[in-house]
Amino acid sequence: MNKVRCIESDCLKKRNSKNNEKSQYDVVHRNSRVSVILDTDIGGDIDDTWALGMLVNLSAYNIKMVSTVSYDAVYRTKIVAKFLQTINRTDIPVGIGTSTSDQTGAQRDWVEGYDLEKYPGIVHKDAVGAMAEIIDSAADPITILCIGTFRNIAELFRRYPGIESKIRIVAMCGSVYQNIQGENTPIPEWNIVEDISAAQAVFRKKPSITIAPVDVCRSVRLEGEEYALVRDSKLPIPQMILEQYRNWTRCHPELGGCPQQYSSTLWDTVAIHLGLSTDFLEMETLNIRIDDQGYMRIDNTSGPVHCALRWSDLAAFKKYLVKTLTASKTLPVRSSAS
Ligand SMILES: [Ca+2]
Repeated sequence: MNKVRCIESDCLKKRNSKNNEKSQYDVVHRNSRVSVILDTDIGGDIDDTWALGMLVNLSAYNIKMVSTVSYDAVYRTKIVAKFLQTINRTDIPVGIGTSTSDQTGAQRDWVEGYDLEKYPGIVHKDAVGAMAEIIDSAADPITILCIGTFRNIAELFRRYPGIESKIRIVAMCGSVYQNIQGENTPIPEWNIVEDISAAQAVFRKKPSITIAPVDVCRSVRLEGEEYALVRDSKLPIPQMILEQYRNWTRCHPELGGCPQQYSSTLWDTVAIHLGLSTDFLEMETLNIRIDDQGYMRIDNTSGPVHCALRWSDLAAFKKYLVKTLTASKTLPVRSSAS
């Protein structure tokens, strides 16, 4: 198992001594950055867009690639590329992952006419192959932040046997004890149930894996003054997020978004945080397998999974999230990236 340590930042220095699990895998190499690949189904639920904005503002991450997965992966990659181009971060390669249909989503208008061929950075047409090259050439284990289905990672394991020992996965997925309402009735969560066989294949390989399940992610919504700091920011990342949040809410009024007053549930931001630290969270290591209906089952023959199961300080996480999203170190927005 990769030894995981913690990167310090103003918000992360406060440690929670009650968290006995923390010392076993709490992140990363002090004084070095965490090399990551973000694997995302951006363009569906809006939380991936918030997660991407969070990721690029965390200087502790060395972003090797942002890859996309499921439905129309080219549509998803266009969103990533335009987002990165708008904030002058075309040093980050993008990768077109596995498509499962030609279905796009609520952010299609935002990338209407965007030409992926003109992205100034690298566009990998085979994201899984690019993942393998990045992993093989890296001196340290690569962290894959998985905030979509496990299809790309399952394909990575299938095409490159043994590669699972060289990576660490941090994923938003699953429901261990609680459902979205906080009741003690686990559910088959979206990122798993959308591709159950892929999730099963990944968990069966017993990689180093840390998860942010529904149990904790369901509580991450910004409202009140904290939400207003993001909504009213003039910086390019919050502005892009809000523009797309408004589009998403217009397309999906049934999902309860309210751009004037509060965010939707920001599931994937917890995985972005967990890639660096387990601060604010209570962790447990459980042996988990995925059953044929997409439920997580505790099974001692399965591999260990580091699970964030409860918040130790949700308010502090939200404060940290807002501070990260509204950090001003990114360059001014370009007039047009398309
Ligand atoms: Ca997602």
